Amino acid sequence: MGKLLDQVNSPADVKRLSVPQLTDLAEEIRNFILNSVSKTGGHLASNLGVVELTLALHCVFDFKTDKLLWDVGHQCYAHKIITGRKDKFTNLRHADGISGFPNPAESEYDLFAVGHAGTSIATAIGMAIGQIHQKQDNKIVAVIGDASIVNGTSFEALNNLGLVKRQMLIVLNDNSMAIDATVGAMAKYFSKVRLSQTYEDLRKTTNNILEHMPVIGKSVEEAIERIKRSIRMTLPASQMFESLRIPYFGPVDGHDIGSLIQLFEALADLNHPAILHVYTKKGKGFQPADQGPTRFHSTGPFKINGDAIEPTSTPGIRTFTKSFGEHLTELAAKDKRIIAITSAMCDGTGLMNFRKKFPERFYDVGIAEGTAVDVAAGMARNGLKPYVCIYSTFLQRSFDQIFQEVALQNLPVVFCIDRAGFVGPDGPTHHGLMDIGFLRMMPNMVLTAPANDTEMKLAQEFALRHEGPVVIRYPKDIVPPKPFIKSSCSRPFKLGQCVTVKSSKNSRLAIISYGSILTEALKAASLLAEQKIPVDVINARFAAPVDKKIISLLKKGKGIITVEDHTIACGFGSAVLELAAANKCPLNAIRLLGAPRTIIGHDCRESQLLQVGINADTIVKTAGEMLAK
Ligand SMILES: Cc1ncc(C[n+]2csc(CCOP(=O)(O)OP(=O)(O)O)c2C)c(N)n1
Repeated sequence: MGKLLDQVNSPADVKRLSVPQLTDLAEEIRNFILNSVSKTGGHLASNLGVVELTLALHCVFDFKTDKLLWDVGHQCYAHKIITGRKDKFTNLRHADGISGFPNPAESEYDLFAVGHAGTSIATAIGMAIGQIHQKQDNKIVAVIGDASIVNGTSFEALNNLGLVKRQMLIVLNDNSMAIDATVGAMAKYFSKVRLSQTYEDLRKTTNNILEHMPVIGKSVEEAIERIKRSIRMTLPASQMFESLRIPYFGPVDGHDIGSLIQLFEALADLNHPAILHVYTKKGKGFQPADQGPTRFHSTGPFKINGDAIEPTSTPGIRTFTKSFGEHLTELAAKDKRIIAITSAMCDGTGLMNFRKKFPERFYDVGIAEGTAVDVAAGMARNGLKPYVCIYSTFLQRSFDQIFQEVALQNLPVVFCIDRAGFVGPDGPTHHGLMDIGFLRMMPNMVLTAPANDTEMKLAQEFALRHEGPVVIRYPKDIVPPKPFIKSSCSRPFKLGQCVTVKSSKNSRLAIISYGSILTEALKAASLLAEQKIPVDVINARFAAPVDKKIISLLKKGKGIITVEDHTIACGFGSAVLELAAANKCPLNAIRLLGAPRTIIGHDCRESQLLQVGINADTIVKTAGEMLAK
């Protein structure tokens, strides 16, 4: 830790420092973040970029009472460090450690447990209205990135900014990046403005704003007019916001801490909402992150070697994401109708090679999951075969589009749901524990889950053949090794048909698994075999429709245990239970294993699965209990 950072334990300690000291502190914090994240993993590039911004905000506002809302929240590390949590960074995102996102359970300085883009402006509006009703006058600040402010929810909020008749500052943190380069018309506009600005221009803008603020006795519009007249930009960044009648200031340098403090002081006194546009550098101060912000958006642990990182010696592990991307690229080579769509997650969803190989068949719509689904619906209506690749947690955003434009029309859109199930260190905002529930209730929707690499290919091929919507869900995990890939898994997927993976003579129980958790079912079967308890293992493959063969086991007097990496409520097991009830099967012979409807905190994925009992030992225990009856 650095000399200054050693003495900083609260925002009050930051407020005491001079601007040169704050500049030094910013460097110390950046080093601290870099060293911590290199050991624990976490979001790096965005955090390195907002250190000065965070310090300046804390110098001017008092966020014990003033309200600070981070959009997405992945850039809150400096905020956590100076609000008394720096000692907890050794356990960042680990069990018993702090979250990588804001979390009100951790600190009074965090207002919402966030993780999804585009929520900060609307919640800030709500808090501002709350303040008015409660006759309070605390300041409100929302910090949002240039990729998140063009999200639909952000625009809906901007459209409603007129509801706020008091101070509310939106800090637009523009680093011209999402995880990957930003996409779309707004991004192009922002980047044109950025290119038209020299460092000198930014400085002039700052001076002009400061010169014309505060606006005692004058309207903010007048002040903005005077600022604009004295800057004379060739390409005004303000155009877009001004057309919405939102007072806009900037762009200014987001690393000039002294100026930022003065700007925040001036803008804090406005009596209505305003936007301050700041330019920052994603990955600032660490060459590899500066040069490769996508790689360092979110990272696992790595070794720093001076200004570089040491190459990892671990051989490339094969994840479901990788398996998905490779198989889709192979399939696309055989069928020209295949299109891949992502919403700002090309790398995360394993589509980098697809993009390289088929650039004309790859579409990134930015952080716009609902739009991704409707674009896919349009493509499918026009004879294409879109594979929409979105993490389970973010797909929640497009529930209505999936129903209205896809399920209702029975269009052949393929939903490729990565990060389905527990996601480990990102924690509760990012778990993918609800997709089976919200998708299987829709008409026409076919739900599949490959158990391994072989089945990933087969599921994609099935989806290509099928003439309606298909869901393929898979976890943030490595694919199971060969011994867990049984011969029955190489049979082509047939609509609503399960495969028996292990059948045991005289078995009184069957373990029915959905998706990659088959590995645990097979481990459990081996453990039970050691205890001379024969069981069958069935790989369900489909959660909608569920194979009637599964419930026919009940009629034969067998008990069944369902297991899935999803909440029990509305999940695969519930689908089995519904089918069994409708067919008058004995329901007390069914046990469901899955996640409870509680919040499971950040931790490694294995521990999360263990914690809720989605593992071989719990299956064995459950089997023992059922057979003892
Ligand atoms: C609804 C939603 N979709 C996707 C994501 C994944 N995601 C996390 S951060 C990020 C990029 C955000 O870019 P920006 O707002 O510009 O912030 P920066 O990382 O550049 O600071 C994305 C796409 C998300 N958090 N929420």
